[in-house]
Formats: sequence, structure tokens, C-alpha cells
Amino acid sequence: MSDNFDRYILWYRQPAKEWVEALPVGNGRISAMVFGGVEKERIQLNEETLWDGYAMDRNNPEAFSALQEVRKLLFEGKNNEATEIASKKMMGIPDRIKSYQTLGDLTLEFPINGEIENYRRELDLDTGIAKTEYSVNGTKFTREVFATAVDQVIVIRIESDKPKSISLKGTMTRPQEASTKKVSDNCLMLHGQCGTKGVRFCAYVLADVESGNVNVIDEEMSIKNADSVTLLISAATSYVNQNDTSADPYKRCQDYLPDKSYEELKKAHITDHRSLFRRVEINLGITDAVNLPTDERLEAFKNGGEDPHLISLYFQYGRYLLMGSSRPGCLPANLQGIWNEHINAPWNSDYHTNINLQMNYWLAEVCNLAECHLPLFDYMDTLVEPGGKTAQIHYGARGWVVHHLSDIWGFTVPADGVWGIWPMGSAWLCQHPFEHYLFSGDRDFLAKRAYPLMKGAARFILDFLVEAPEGTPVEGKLVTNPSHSPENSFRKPDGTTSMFTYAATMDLEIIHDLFTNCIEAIDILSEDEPFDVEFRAELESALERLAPLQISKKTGRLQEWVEDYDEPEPGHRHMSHIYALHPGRQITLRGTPDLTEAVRKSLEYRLSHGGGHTGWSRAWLVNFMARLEEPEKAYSNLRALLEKCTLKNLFDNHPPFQIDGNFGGTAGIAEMLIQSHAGEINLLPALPKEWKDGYVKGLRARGGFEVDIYWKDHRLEKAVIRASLDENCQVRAKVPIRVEADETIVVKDIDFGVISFYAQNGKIYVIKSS
Ligand code: FUC
Repeated sequence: MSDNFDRYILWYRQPAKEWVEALPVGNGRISAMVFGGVEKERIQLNEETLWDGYAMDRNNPEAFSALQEVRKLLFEGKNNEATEIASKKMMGIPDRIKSYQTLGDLTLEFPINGEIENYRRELDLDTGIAKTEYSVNGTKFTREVFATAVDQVIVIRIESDKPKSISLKGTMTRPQEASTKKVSDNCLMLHGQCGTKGVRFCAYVLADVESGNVNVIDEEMSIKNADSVTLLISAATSYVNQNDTSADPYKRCQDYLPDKSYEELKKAHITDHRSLFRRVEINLGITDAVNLPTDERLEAFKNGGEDPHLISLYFQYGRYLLMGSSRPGCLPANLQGIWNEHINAPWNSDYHTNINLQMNYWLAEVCNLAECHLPLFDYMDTLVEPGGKTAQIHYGARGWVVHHLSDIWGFTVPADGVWGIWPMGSAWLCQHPFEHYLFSGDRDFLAKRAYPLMKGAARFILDFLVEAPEGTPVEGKLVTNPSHSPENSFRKPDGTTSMFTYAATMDLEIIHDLFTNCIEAIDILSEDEPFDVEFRAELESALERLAPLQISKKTGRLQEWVEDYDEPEPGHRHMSHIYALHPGRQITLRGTPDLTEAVRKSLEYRLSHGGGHTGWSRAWLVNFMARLEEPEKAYSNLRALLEKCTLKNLFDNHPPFQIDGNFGGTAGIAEMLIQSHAGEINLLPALPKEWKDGYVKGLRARGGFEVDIYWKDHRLEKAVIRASLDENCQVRAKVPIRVEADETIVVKDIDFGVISFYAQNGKIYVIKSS
């Protein structure tokens, strides 16, 4: 089987009727959704810093004094009284976030005199170019759109095979707070401001016309009888950081406009794009369905057809979308990545930190896009200061805290409702920089970037933990209070329901993860000389005293709450208490068999009550089932993700569109093919029968490894492991394996299908099944 980069194409026989059929391009900072209309082309634009709102102090000075009272009531089982006080006194002021917004639309109108034939539009994931083609009266027209990270503009190229046949009218509009203006005879500008105190923004469209002529009159650009047209769109706002919106968007827009030809821009763009995209190649099998337009393929798949290549395409699309929405130096991918047509987006297209933002990055390391992970760490850095104030004012704690959502203005207070009092966002986020270290082995990053963030988040938790009083099921243990199992509620024996409690299982798991990661980091950084000894001791003793995970005596399931409550919504989309299985690693198939059995039961129960009904929830199930090494269950959830939660342009449908399902789904596919969270590289841990022959090249494993895996007849054939560190390498497969290595390497056969050897930086090891 050979590489098939030329097959990663989404294509359609008709223009997009709605936004969720349009095709996305993005460079991490600016983006476009291309509709591909023939007479009227809509190109909807975004700039990642165009958020409503501004920085403000939202801390609630009453919160800390209410905390003691709320804690007491929760320990006494007076959940509803605690809810009432907390809702009044512990929320941020104000407790609502503002929306990430559209920049506006570029509309291009083309005079069409004749019949339209041979229409096709596509998005080539390997080049990052969206293309629309059609002919009119025998003249062929082609349009290309791409967002280049090299030159920071969106490039639109219009060509035809007949001289002087391109004419168009172009306008730029936005639903509110903007106007358009002529800049010069070939440049039009859209500009405005969010409210009176928000960011100022601006977008330029600059035309370069070959023969023919171009003119801007009032608010319209008009191009007549050209051979070809190149339109460059630059966009910027006044946002510098959460406290500074003093940049000049006009100057930024002018500076971004490159002095390069279309050919030069395209060449540089493709080289850059492929340098990331081509690191991973996947082939799960190819059927005739590969020749169908993407919407028809998806429909056939929904009707029960098998199309393994559609899953390869979906996988690569996840990588493509991360590249488009999260490049170094930019903001991280939000709930819609970077693509949003609304002024008031669903959930404000914000950063939800009780799963969604984290899920956006589950694929980053394993799918070989580690640099696309960096915006998340830069963003976390910006939350340390405001999160430190919130920690102090709301909880009297040191360190930094983030609750269940945030924005680009340093929002760290509890928001929305009482379920927003969930001070675990920072702790969960800190898994990410540590994972970045685990995959790369970059000690400098660990010392300078990851550990300081982790330590601050752990500092907060250490101060936040309290001892459970006498009479509670975990008496004498350290617990969180107040606490939530994100967005889920429970029913107490007296029939009342609540969400608000202490010691929800997820908190304990996140804390376990954070503290063990901190201890591991301290040990690594202590190799030359002891480091943070006292803090390490504090973490160890807190871990020992932390309330344990509990398996229900009644049901055998892992308890979601400190007491074995009933659930009003047993199929709830959040499966927070299973965090320890994924993305955590406290529960592993071979390391903790009893807990594994309990989470298996919990998941079965959730699923049998309609669990996984939103896109991201379904994607999480794929990851869970992969970790349980249940190939068919992982596959059936992946199928359901495509069947029930995927739009025509392959965007994830929560509903509505929310990008986490794409990213979580891609991560889940990777997790079915390789895992490395349990101290070994597990090859093909959950390969379903539907993927008979195939390969995946360039996935990464913790310990600095890059891995290619080939299989035939559902059986591992060969794996190639490239080491980038000197590191022990333990490999597991479902068949007996051996490693081809030189004699200097000592190989231990540990068990059936498990070998171990010491890998050296720069060397390549070939694993063969025997
Ligand atoms: C959480 C989820 C919702 C949605 C929102 C953005 O609140 O419970 O399903 O994904 O985030």
C-alpha cells in the first residue's frame, strides 16, 4: 500500500446551502468558510481576537465569607440551602461571558450568462486549498481560497481558461457595528468596533487584476474583463492581550498585506502546510465509496455502508482543523475552533474548561501536531494572574484557579449558574503541558513552562482541600468542597435533587492526576540537585489523605459522587467520573482491574440510558472504549459519531456545530491504534474487524517516540519505532513480537506480546510479529 495524500479531499457537486456545508480554511489567526456559490460566492471571515467584552474585575468580594457557610451546609447534606447561598454570593460579577464574533462576509457576485456545467467544489486537506470549479458556455472558471500561515492573509485566486472573461462585484458586510470604505482603487475596507469599549477591528480586501480593470466606488469593488484576479484579505483587531487593546488594526492590516505574487504565496503556503500535515499518514482500507462526493459518502455511511476511508478522511480532517485553528503564537481553538458566523454564538464560542477546551487538544501530541498545542499553554499563562486573584478573593487560597469557562479577557470566576462553581478548570488544564513534556522529553519546557503552571494549580488545590468531618462517608479524608460532577445532578434518598456537593469523584481524579504529575515533574527536575522538596512532601501527604474512589456496593459501578446517589438523568452527556480512565491514567486496564471493571459497568449503564448523545460525549466514548481495549465498542461509538453527530462538511454537530467532537473523534481513532499512557507503547490496542488491512505512520508515543504500524488480516505485521531520546521502550501487542536491533541492545521478552529494550536517541527499531 502506498501513501495516499491525494485522497484526503472533501468534495461536493453543489454549492453550500448553509454555513455548515461550507468548507473551512484557517491559519490559526484568521479563517474563512467558503460556500462555493457560482453567481454569488459567500466567504465568511473570522479573526480570532474579535471577541465582544473587555477585561474587568469580576471577583465577588462576598464569596469568601459565604464559602465557610456553604461548606458547612454541604457537609450537613443541606445541598439546596447551600445552592441558594452560593448562587447569590459566590458567582462572578457579572457572571456572563461575551461572545466570540464573526468578522463579516466577503460577497462576490459574478455575472453568469449561460448554463452552468461541471460544477465541483472541494477542500484538499493536503494543500489546505478550497477550490470551486465550473464552466459556463464552454469557459472553465476556477477559484481557489487558502489561509496562509506564512504570509498571514487569505488568498482568493480566480482564473478562467478564456482571456478577459472574469468580472465580479465585491462587497464586505457584517451584521452590526461595522461599515465599509474605499481605501484605494483596488482596495476596500471593513471596519468597526465591538460596543464602545471593545476591540476595534478591520479587514482589507486588495485586488490584483491581470488585464481588465478594477475600481472601488463607495462600498463596492468592481472588476471587469480580467484574465485572472487575486484577492488578498488581511484582518486584524486592536487586541494585544487581555489588558491591552491599543494596537492599530489599520496598520496591522496594511503590514500583513504581502508583496508577493500569487504563485509565491501558494508555494510557500503548501510547503508550510505539508510540513505539518504530512507527518501522519493513515490507511484503514479503501472501498469504491472513495469516489463519491463527501455528502453522499456520509449519507451512505449513515445508511449502514462501510467506508473505512471516510474514517481516515475524518481523522485527517481533525488534524487539519487543529492546524487551521491553533498555530504557534495564536489563541487556542475555541468551541468552534476559529470558525464562527454568529454575533452571539452558541455558548459564545468560548473556552469551556470542564471538558471542551481540553478535548480540543487530545489529538495534538499523538497526532504529531505538538506545536499546535503551544497556544493552549500561552493562553494558560494569561490566566495565572487573574486566576490568582480569584483564588484569593473567592477561596482565600494561593495559586491560580479557573472555573468552567473562560474567554480572552482573563475570565476566571464562577459563571452561568451554581454549576459554574467548579474550581477545577486550572487543575485539569495542567495535564496538557505535562503531556507535552511526556511526549517530547523536553526538560527545558518542563522546568520553565509546564511545572510553574502545574505548581500554581496544585498550590490552589492544596489550599482548597478540606477535611471531611465526622459522620460523612469519607470522614477524616481530604475533599473538595464545594464540588460538582460537571453539569450532572443527583437524587438524594429524600427525593430531592441537586448538583452541588462535596468530593465529586472527578475532582479526586483530577487532583490525583495533577499531584502525581507534579511529583513526577519534581523527581525529573531533581536529578541534578533536590528541588521543591517541601512542596513534594506536601503533595505526597495530601495524596495519601485524599478521599478514595468508591465502587458502589449496590451496582458495582464507580460512584460519581461521595454517596451512592441515584441519577435523574442516567444517560447524562458528561461522564466526568470516568476521567481516571481517560484522559487520566489512574485507572488502567492491567494496573487497576477492579476499578476498570467498575468504570466498564458505569459506561455500560450510561450507554444503555442514551449516553453519548452530543458530539463530544460520543467522541469521549470512543476514547474510553479504546482504553478498555474494546475494539467493536470503540468502533460502534465512532460510527455513531459520524452517523448522528456529523454535518455535511464533516464538522461535528453537538448539535449545533461544536468542534470538540472532531478533535475528540480524531484522538479516539489514534487511541484505537496506539496508546502509551501506561508506561508502554501498546500497538493496535483496539483494532476493529472493519479495518482489516492498513497502516498508520507518524503517530507519536510518550517517551519521545514516533511510530508507524502496519497490519494485515487484523493482525500486527510490523511496527517501526523512531526514538528521539535515550529511554526504556516497552512494547505491547496482541501477538508475539520481536525487535530487530543490533547486539548492543538487551531485549527482554516480558510476557506474551510484550518486550522491553533500551532505545537510543536517533535509532530506529523494527518490531515484527512472529
Ligand atoms: C458544556 C457541555 C455542553 C456544551 C457546552 C459548550 O457545558 O455540557 O454540552 O458542550 O459545554
